[in-house]
Amino acid sequence: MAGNRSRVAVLKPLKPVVGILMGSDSDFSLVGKAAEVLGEFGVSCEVGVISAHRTPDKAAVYARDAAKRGLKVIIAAAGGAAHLAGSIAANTTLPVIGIPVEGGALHGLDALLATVQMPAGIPVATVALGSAGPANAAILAVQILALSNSVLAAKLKRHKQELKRKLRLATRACASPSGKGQRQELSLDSFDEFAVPKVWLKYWQ
Ligand code: AIR
Repeated sequence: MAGNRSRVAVLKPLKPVVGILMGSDSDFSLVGKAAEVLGEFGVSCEVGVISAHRTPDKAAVYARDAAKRGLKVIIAAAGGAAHLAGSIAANTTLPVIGIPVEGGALHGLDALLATVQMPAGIPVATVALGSAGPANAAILAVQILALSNSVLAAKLKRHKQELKRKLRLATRACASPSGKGQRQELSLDSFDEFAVPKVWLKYWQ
């Protein structure tokens, strides 16, 4: 009995290393993807709603305490007059990634400019509008963490290989049975796998 007990692993909840904030719960349908992607890399995160305008004090306290609580990267998403990422960055030395949320009268252009146009000295790494934004915010966070984590670095390598593999499959699907030339043109990335046309040989050698 005692022997068995000594082999039982104690599962502690993982401490979050990435904080994902959004200006409103209405942002969640878009921004939730960031948590999903972090999960795929096995990175623990916490998710919360904090508004730079509606709960400014909470934003400041969160940013000031973040490093002490063990967070390494903060992702902040907002739409419209999107000042959340900037206000968080103003109160922490942790890297802050901003997600502009599309929507509203200006379709997200306002959020993009408000997030990206930070004054010198207080950077916010701003990702794209649309569904690429949350996914890229998560991957960028993993890339930052991977600088001191070889397991994550290896996962990122595999992620890139997977992107290549998917492109190769898509390229093959695009090629018509008789259209060898067409397949080669579409597949710059996989030139090592197909017969390389002469014009490319000149270019690559
Ligand atoms: N927002 C909330 N506080 C400050 C800002 N910029 C943003 C939210 C959301 C948009 O305003 O991030 O994208 C609309 O929020 P709501 O709550 O009215 O749906």
